[in-house]
Amino acid sequence: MVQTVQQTMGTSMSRKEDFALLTGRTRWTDNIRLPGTLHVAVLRSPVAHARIVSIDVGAARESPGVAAVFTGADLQTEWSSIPTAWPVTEDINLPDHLPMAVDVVRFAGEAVAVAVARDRATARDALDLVEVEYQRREVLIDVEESLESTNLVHAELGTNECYTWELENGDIDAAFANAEVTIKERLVQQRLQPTPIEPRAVLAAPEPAKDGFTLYSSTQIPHILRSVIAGVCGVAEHKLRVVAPDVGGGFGGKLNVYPEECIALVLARKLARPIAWVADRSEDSQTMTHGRGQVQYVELAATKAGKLLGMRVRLFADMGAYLQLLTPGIPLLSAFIFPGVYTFEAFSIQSIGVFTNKTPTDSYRGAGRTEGIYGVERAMDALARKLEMDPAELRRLNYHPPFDSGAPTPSGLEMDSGNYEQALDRVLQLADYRGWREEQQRRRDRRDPVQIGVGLCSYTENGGLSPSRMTAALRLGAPGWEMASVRMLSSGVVQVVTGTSPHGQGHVTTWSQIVADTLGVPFDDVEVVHGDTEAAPYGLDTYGSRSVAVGGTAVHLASEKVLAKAKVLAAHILEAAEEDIEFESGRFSVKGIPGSTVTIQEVAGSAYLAADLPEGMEPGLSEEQFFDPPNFTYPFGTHVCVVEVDTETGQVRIAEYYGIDDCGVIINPALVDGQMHGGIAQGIGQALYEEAAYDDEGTLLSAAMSEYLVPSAREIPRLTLDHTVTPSPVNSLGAKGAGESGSIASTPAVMNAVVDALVPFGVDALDMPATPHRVWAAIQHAGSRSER
Ligand code: MCN
Repeated sequence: MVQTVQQTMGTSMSRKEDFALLTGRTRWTDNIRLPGTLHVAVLRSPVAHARIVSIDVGAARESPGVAAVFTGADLQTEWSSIPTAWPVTEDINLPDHLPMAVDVVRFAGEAVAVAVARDRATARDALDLVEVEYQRREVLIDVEESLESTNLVHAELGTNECYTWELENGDIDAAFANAEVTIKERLVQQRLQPTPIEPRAVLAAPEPAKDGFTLYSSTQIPHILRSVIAGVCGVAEHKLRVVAPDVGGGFGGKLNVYPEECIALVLARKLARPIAWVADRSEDSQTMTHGRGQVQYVELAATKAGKLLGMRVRLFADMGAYLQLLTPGIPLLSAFIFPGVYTFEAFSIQSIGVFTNKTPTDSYRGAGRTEGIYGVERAMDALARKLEMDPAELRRLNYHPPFDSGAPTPSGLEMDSGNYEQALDRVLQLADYRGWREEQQRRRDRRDPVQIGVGLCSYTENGGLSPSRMTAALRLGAPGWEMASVRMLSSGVVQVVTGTSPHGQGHVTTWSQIVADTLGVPFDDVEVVHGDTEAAPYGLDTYGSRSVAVGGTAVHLASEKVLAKAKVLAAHILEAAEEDIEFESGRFSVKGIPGSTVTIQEVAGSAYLAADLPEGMEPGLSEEQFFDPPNFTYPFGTHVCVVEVDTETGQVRIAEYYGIDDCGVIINPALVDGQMHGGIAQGIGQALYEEAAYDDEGTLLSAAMSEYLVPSAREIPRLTLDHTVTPSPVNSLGAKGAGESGSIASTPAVMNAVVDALVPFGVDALDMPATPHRVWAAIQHAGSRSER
């Protein structure tokens, strides 16, 4: 039998996942129905800050079809506080965070009572019968005002400050004292609502035969969820199985441990019945953690020639009302990446976490890195304007020179590899940058009402979260390794068990490519198992663009171990020395002896038959691998956005969008392009359309999709993208992350383009989203200074 196996890595293999998705054969959490399932609905506080005077659930309990109604007080002995995994400083203020409010509500949407009924509609109707009396308290919305206020979100803490975290490298005062030019920008990162297609959903089921529970959840983190929720709800971890079935997107919003997951588990225990919950869209908007939420003061010190000397940042990070899994740590991810791709001598940052009466913040695609790169890239454009320099050339002047291992950053990190100038040159050429600048000048000269703006963003990000020793040093309570086991069955089919938990990224396809090429087996002969703590007992799940660089590498290394064992057995079968065995396309052969060959599938058969194994060899062909990388990976690139701004209406239209990205060695180009497209769409959404808006009473005005403008296909321009490939030295694949680059690069590129278009009007400050009204108002405001 001659087997020919096609090389798959580096090619755009079609996604294995899509057949089930396109033919409706998927398993979403809310489609799973177990016999006897009851449904829970959650009564949420309509007010943002109040003392609960009384809750009357009498009428709701009497209502037909209702099995039970509970208040937060009824359940308070069933659980403990939901912890944050990232207490960033020793003296951080950690408020209690029970899954349901007992005495005080601190944001609109906080759970105050639950009704359990035979169906969802009955449970929701029962909530209408619950009477709650609230005594309103002062509401804190603005992060800077909250820090100064004597009204407190958590009275027992005595302050609204959660923590202050500082970092200083080099002599920052000297850098500013010696500067010939300085700029200072106040930049606002508005809050965003993650909007995956599938809302959050959970089903908790008692498993009496095992004296335990199964929790199905639409989550990105089944393993972390199991550990944390077991502690919160007092269930032994080994008695809890967590399953993430098909998950319809998460974007960081499902990287958490939520009150509703605790509610379902506790009610399943209390009522001994499966309990199902699914969010409706506005419930998700109110209770899924929001992204971003920072006010940044960014200062740059430079010479007249444009050489950077230092950067000083003060940032106020809106924690919201409680600390969720990673809430305090997101601004640290910003802090370390603020210097971007540039070299300079001195850097300091002070990051202040502040409580407000709003939905808690946490990860959102690009978490922390988007905010940091936005800060530096908007500041670089402001500096370029002040120096009257081309922003591309200012960037070029300050790039870290090319490196293929270990380059220090001003924030004290060590980047893995990079070549920024190459990416810049490629994108300037791709975009015909000079051509656009000329067209811009023509429109400026003729005072065209539709002006052109050209915006750049050079970015890097610490993706591939992360080396455990680094997470520990940063006081993050979760390690960063990943685990895989690869077993070749006697049939020759390979089963891969991964600790990552995909929710749209295509790991089944990607892991199949890695295994198929390493073991020389057909792509279709690889099966990937994930998202079930019983099948994949160890793992740290999917976030921070870590899955390929960490989880994919674990799969690669486990496959190599399988291959190494198969080689020893092949040598035994072929009666040759191991050194004389060659391996190609799934076939072992003896050097120089044509015809003396055996396929890896035949070797697998022998390994399980175990009739004739080398002395001391265990039967079977299965290996396990933990991989803890020595460093993050640092994808990078430059994006160029060209906008047309109608200066009479304020309408912004993205005319063209170009990007050169480098995520190291690419496993599947089509999937990387898909990641870029999705990320860029999200970044455009932040720049131009999306905002989690609150009124002064703390009501979320954008809870409905009609008020929260996620861009549709119509708003997304043609994307002209390409790659450079700078392998990462920190993993055997040479791969870096790709899942967040688009959302990191695009927001500053778009905003820099909009501001660039408005330069002739004297506008140099503009907040997001750059809505027509905001742009128009900025033009009017700056009108008196106009040079037109
Ligand atoms: N890839 C590749 N070669 C590389 C890097 C990546 O081929 N060198 C491809 C792989 O096919 C891989 C995909 O890109 O499956 C993403 O890989 P990676 O960069 O490792 O990111 P993760 O799989 O860890 O995904 C996390 C990242 C994050 S943090 C968010 S948020 C996000 C995202 O991915 N949320 C998503 N992409 C999403 N895509 C979808 N559809 N839905 C979400 O919720």
